[in-house]
Amino acid sequence: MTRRLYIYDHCPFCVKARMIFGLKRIPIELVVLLNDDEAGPVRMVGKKMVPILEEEGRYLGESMDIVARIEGEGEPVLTGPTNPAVSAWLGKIGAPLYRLFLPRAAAAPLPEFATTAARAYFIRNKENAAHPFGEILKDGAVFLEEINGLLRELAGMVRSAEAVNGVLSVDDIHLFPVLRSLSIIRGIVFPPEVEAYRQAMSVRANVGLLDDLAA
Ligand SMILES: N[C@@H](CCC(=O)N[C@@H](CS)C(=O)NCC(=O)O)C(=O)O
Repeated sequence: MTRRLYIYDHCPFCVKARMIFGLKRIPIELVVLLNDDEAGPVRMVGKKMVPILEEEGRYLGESMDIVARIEGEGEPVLTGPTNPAVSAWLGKIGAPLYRLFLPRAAAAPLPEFATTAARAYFIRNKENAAHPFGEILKDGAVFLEEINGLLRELAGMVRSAEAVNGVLSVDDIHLFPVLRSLSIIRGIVFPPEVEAYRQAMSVRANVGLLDDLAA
């Protein structure tokens, strides 16, 4: 069966979709779209949005719909309980993460920014949606401290390096992409429990971290 997943490497929603293939050991061909390619995704799902799963010429968007589709194939793997404290924690990390992540992703040598036009498109888009990157970078230390505090809180919730609640669950699908995004920010301190989880989940889900790009 021809099966492709269209992604951007920086995209945390794409990481969710990538994870389910890795966790279930199902091979998938990854195709990184240029960030300014509007026509491709619009042709596939009617809007400029990734991830997109292509199966035999049919297209499915929305990360969690892709996760559900692949999880429904053969033996399920996301069988563990969820923890409301993990969801609450994810609600708090979003804003400071987004601020520090965007300007670093925009400057990184990622394949979706392989052309100058694609990188400029991203910067224009995100600065319009958030704040000028120059402004964000000025208050960086405050947000870094906030994130490091939240990571210390998370450490107490990590039950095992193999799965945040001990057994794989949807919480892992939501949590790992956040930790991967954080790995592009220099100065982030992952407490030992969180670091062990981040490393183990990267291997288990077959999604590399961004540590080499940290700035
Ligand atoms: N609800 C969607 C959200 C996906 C999403 O926001 N994708 C971003 C990339 S992280 C996107 O494609 N945005 C359009 C753009 O970057 O131009 C999902 O879960 O798949």
